[in-house]
Amino acid sequence: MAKEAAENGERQYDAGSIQVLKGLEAVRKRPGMYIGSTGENGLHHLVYEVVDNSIDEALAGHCDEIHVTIHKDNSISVEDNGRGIPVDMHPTEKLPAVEVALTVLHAGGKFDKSNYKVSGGLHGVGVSVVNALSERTEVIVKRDGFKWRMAFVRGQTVKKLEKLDKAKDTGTLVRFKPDPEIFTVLEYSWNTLADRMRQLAFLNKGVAISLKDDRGAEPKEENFFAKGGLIQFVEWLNRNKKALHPKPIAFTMTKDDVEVDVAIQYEDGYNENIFTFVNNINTHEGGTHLTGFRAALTRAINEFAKQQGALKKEDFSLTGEDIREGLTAIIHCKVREPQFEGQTKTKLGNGEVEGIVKQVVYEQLRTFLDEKPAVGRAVIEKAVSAARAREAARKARDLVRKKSGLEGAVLPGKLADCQSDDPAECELYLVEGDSAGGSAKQGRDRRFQAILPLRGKILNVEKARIDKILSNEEIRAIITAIGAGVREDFTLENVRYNKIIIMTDADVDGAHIRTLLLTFFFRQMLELIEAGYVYIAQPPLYRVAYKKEEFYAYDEKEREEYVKRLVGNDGKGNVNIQRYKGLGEMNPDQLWKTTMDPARRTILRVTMDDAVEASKLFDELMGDEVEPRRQFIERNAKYVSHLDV
Ligand code: 0RA
Repeated sequence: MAKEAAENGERQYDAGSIQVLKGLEAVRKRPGMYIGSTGENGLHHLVYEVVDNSIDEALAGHCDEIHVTIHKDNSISVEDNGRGIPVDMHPTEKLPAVEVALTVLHAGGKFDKSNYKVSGGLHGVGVSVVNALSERTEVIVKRDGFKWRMAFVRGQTVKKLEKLDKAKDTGTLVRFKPDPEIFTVLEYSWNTLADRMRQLAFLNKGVAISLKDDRGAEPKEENFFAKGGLIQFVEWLNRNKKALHPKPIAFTMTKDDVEVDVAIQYEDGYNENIFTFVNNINTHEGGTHLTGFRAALTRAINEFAKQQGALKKEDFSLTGEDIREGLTAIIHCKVREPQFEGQTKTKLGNGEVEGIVKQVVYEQLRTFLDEKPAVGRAVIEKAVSAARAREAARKARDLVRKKSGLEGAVLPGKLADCQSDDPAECELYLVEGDSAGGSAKQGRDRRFQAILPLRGKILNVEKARIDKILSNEEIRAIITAIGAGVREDFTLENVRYNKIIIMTDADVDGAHIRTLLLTFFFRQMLELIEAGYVYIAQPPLYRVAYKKEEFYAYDEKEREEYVKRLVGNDGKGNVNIQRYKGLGEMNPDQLWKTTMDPARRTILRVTMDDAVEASKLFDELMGDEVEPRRQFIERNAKYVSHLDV
C-alpha cells in the first residue's frame, strides 16, 4: 500500500505516514508478538526496551548514567546522558530522526550505531513498540545546543518536534504511560524493576543506574553501580554464603569477534548456580556459551587434578556435576548476530560460540590455576567429596527407587491415598502436623484426594547433600507418594497426582514449612513446578458468625466486610469472630468447606518464571543469615500467582 501511494506520485511524507500507521496497527493488534504478553511481564518489558536503548548508548561509550522513575500514575521515565536521539531530518523518511525512531517499526537498525546491540529474542524490538502500546509518550532530547520535545498518543505524533531552550549537555528522556486498552496489569513492581536494573548495572560496569519510585507517600530510590562488573555480581550472589576463596576468578577476552566475560566463585554449599547472558539478555535456557563453559571447566579442573596427583587414591574420576558443586558463575557473551532459540527465545543457538567460549575459558582457567594452585586444590577437594557423595546418593536413590515405581509400589504408611488412579484428577495434600492431617483425612473427598501428613519441620534441603536428603523419612514419604523419582531420575509421566497442594498453618512456622517444601521441589523436582502441578492451599484466617449465618474470611479486609454486612456500620450486635491460628482448629467439615472443596476453595499455583530471582530467594531463605530468611517469608507471596477454582 505504502509503496503504491509513493509510486502514484503522492508525497513521500504520506507514504511514510501510511507505513507508520500500518506498523502501529500491527503492534497494537498483536502486542504479544512484540513484547511477549500484555500482563505483568509485557508491562515491565516496556521499561527494559527503553532502558536497553540507553544501555546501547552506554556500550557505544557515550553514556554513563541512566535514571528510571516510576511516577505516581504508573508512567515511567527513562533518562540518560548519552548523545541524544538525533533530531535532524531523516534522509529517506522525511521526518526528524527522533520521530522515525519513535514511530517506525524496527527503526533501530537504521542507525546502526553500537557494536553489540541488544537484539533478537524479545528485546530489541525498539522504542516505537513502546510508543505504540502507550496511551501517551513524550520524548525530550538535549542535543546540538538545544532542548527538543515531541509527544505521541498511542504511537501517533500529536506534537511535532519543537525546539525549546538552549542546553549545554546532551541526553534523552523518554516518558511513557502504558495503554490500559492494551495491558491487563498497569501497576509496576518495584522488585521486578529493581532486580533488572541491578542486573544491568552488574553486566555493564561503570554505568550508574538509579531507580526511583514516586508512588508512595515517601519517594523511594535505589542506586545501582558496579565498578567491578561481574566480579561484584558473583560476590553479591554469594553474599549470604561462605566462599571457598575470597576473590572470584574473573576474565574478559575477545576471540573471533565474540567477547567472553566470566566471573566464578565457589562457595561451601551443594548447588550449581550458573547464570548466562548474551548482549545483556538473560539466557535462561542456556545454549552454546553454557555448553562451552561447562566443557572447559570440567577439562581444566580434571587436568589440574591429574597434574597435582589428587585422584591417585580414588577409584573414580570427577564428573562435570562434581566440579560444579557449590559453583556460582556468570557468563556474559557479546555476540554480533545472536540467534535465540528455545521456548522462550532465551537459548543461544550460535554454534561458533561454543568453541570460542570453551577455548577462552580453558586457557584462562589453566593460567589461573597455575598461578593460584591453592584455590585449585580447594576446588578439587570439594569436587572429590561431591564425587563420594554421588556414590552414596546412588545407593540411597536405589533404595528409594526400590520402594516406588516399577518394583511394586510400597506407599508410605502415613499416606491416605485416594481411590482414583487417574493422575489428572488426583490431588495430594501435604498437610502440616498429624492433627490437621487427621481432619483432612476425614473431611476430604476420598475418591480423588489423598492426604500425607508431615510431622514437624522437614529437613532443610538447601543445606544438606542429596544423600542425606534422600535418607530423611518425611522426604522419602513425599517422593514415594508422588512416585516419579528425584533429580535426573525424575519422570513427569510417573507423577501420581497432577495437583500437589501444600497446606500449612497461617503462621510463621507454616510459612517456613511451605518454603522448605518449595525449596525441595525447586531443587529436586523442578519439572513438577514447571508443569504447574504445585499449589498452595488458602485456609481462611477468620470465621465470622452472627445468629445463624457464618462467613469465612481470608484476610482482614474481608473480615471487616462480613462484619459490616452482618451488623451494619455501627458494629452493634454479637458478632462472633474466631481467628484460626492453625488448621487443627477447624473440624473436618469446616476444612472441607473452606479449603479443600474444589467448588469453593482457592488454591494458588506456584510458578517459576525467573530462575535468577527464584534461586536468589531460595538462597536467602536458606543462607546462614536470619534477616534475609525473614524477608523471604514475607515476599514469598510473589512466587505464587493466582489461580484455580
Ligand atoms: C541514534 C544515533 C545516535 C544516538 C541514538 C540513536 C540514541 C538513541 C537513544 C535512545 C535512548 N537514548 C538514546 N541515546 C542515543 C547518535 C548519533 C550521533 O550523535 O552520532
